[in-house]
Amino acid sequence: MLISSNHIDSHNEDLLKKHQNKLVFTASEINETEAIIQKLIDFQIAIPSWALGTGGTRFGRFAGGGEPRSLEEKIEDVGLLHKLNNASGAISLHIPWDIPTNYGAIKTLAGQHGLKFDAMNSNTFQDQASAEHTYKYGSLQNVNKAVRKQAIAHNIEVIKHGIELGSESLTVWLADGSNFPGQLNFRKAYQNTLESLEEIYDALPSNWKLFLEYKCAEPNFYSTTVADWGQSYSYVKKLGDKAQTLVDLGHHLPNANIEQIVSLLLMENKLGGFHFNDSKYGDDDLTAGALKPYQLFLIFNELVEGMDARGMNHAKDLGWMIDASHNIKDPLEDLLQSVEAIMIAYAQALSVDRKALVQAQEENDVVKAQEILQNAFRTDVRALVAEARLRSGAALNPVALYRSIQVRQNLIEERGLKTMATGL
Ligand code: PSV
Ligand code: MN
Repeated sequence: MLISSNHIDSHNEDLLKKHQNKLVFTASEINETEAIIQKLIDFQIAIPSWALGTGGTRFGRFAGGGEPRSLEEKIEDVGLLHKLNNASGAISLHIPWDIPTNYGAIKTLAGQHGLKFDAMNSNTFQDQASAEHTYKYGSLQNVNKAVRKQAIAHNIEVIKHGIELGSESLTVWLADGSNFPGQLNFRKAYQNTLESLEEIYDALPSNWKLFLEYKCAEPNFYSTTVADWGQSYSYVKKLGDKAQTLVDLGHHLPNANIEQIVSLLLMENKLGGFHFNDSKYGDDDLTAGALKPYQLFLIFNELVEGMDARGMNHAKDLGWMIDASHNIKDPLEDLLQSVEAIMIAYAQALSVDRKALVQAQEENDVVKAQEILQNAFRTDVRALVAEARLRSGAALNPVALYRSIQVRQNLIEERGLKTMATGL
């Protein structure tokens, strides 16, 4: 299915008056709204190929129908999102779920939808039918050299696919760890992982980055070999300038201060990118901003402050991506909601009165500092985000338009009710 500009225009016409009134009010509340709108127009959030189908838990999966059956259809789905919000201009592929058979055709298709290829993701957490060795006891950390070699070769293969598509980064997430005390020698597991990562790092083109994701637990429940930001930092620091840490919001122990982690990694030039989602208990992979919008805002507050301190380009110098799983919602509606929540948090962070905040901090005026942050958080910035969409030809209300033109119904008619996308 394709969404036409006519669809967008008539939807926007209906909502225009109300939107303009809101925008005028917002501009009276917030300074420099033009600069904020421009930054919002430039900001793009990559969509993971594995989040386009219905997710599941180990108890079950309840598919909603019309899921993409191929890489081409995944690209088309992200194209639909991008047409609706003009903020989802990239797709992140996971190999071997998304092996392209014809690079040229895939690139052309992505180009037609205005999409780029974001980070490539390797998969050494599942055994493939064609694989000689099992990852049951880990991949890059494995005590068996042949297993490590297989996992290294896979990552190098992923880089090669990425080069063909024009991607410029590899994200490595390792399920490696142990389930029981005594199972693993932590030092040896670290050393094996480091040596394996070094081989992968050596295969990176000069303009590429390697993002090393960390996760405190799951699927291993006693230890994880890259468990937290400090452990990831220790690896990427040894690897070199092209290696950086990737923060997935759901990968922390409860109550971790993610905004502080982000701030320090940025200061050390070791923050590579993000996987946005939200959670209550663990790696719940829920819609970004669904539970803790204030935390998301505080994270963006540190990002904006830290990126500006280093003179970084907000849109280009870090990898921005969603990593979520949709068990009961329509995945495309859920992704639209996530992008919206991220844009809102970013706009709020851009609206913080930085000079006043610095002064409050210098004067130890704790009350003032809180007033400044909470004022930014509590001021409604949704009209700025909508205006950014309007100016770039997207919909004022993407979810409403998605529903009114019955996108999911159309996809079910095109693809069938029982289609299954690859992913988790
Ligand atoms: C692991 O939980 C993770 O967050 C990693 O980013 C994976 O690549 C992704 O989920 C999908 O498996
Ligand atoms: Mn992730």
